[in-house]
Amino acid sequence: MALLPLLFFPDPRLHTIAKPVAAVDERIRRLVDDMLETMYEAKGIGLAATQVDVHERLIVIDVSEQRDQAVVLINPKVVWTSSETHRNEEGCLSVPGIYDGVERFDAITVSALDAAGQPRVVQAEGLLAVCIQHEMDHLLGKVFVEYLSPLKRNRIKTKMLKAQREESR
Ligand code: K1U
Ligand code: ZN
Repeated sequence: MALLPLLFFPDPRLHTIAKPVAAVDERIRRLVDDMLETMYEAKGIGLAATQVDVHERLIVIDVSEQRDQAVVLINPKVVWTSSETHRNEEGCLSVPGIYDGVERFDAITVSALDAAGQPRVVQAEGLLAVCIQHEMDHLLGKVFVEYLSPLKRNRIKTKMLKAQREESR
């Protein structure tokens, strides 16, 4: 297994639209293992392939306290959404240190392939539902700060670029 380098906002590659995974083969299984290791090491609850500069429809999530209930969704598709929505506090490993509220469906049903390439249906609510929606946005090239006002988004962009400049010194 290997730790993968993350892309950080405002890297334009975060806006790439991911393509479907053509086959769940050895390459994809290795990518899943590496993404899980990267997510756990970064103390995240989710990670989309987009964030490690792989533009294929694959996300990994673990919202469990024990960090032992990984969910792997390949070619995920939302097949149902609740009528209720709520504003939830979100963060993003690609936008470190920034947290803000985003409106999301309370519950969703998603169909996808698992790490073994088997079809599965996931009914999600609470943090799992929020996290799946956040990760699926990444696959569409959307970062959560794009839901915020242009003023907030520009302030975040400036802050990130300054931090990246200082880190590369
Ligand atoms: O996609 C990512 O960058 C991972 C992201 C997932 C996420 C967190 C919170 C709401 C929606 C999606 C993170 O894991 S950020 C770090 C984190 O662990 C966290 C931050 C805020 C609330 C809960 C967890
Ligand atoms: Zn994110």
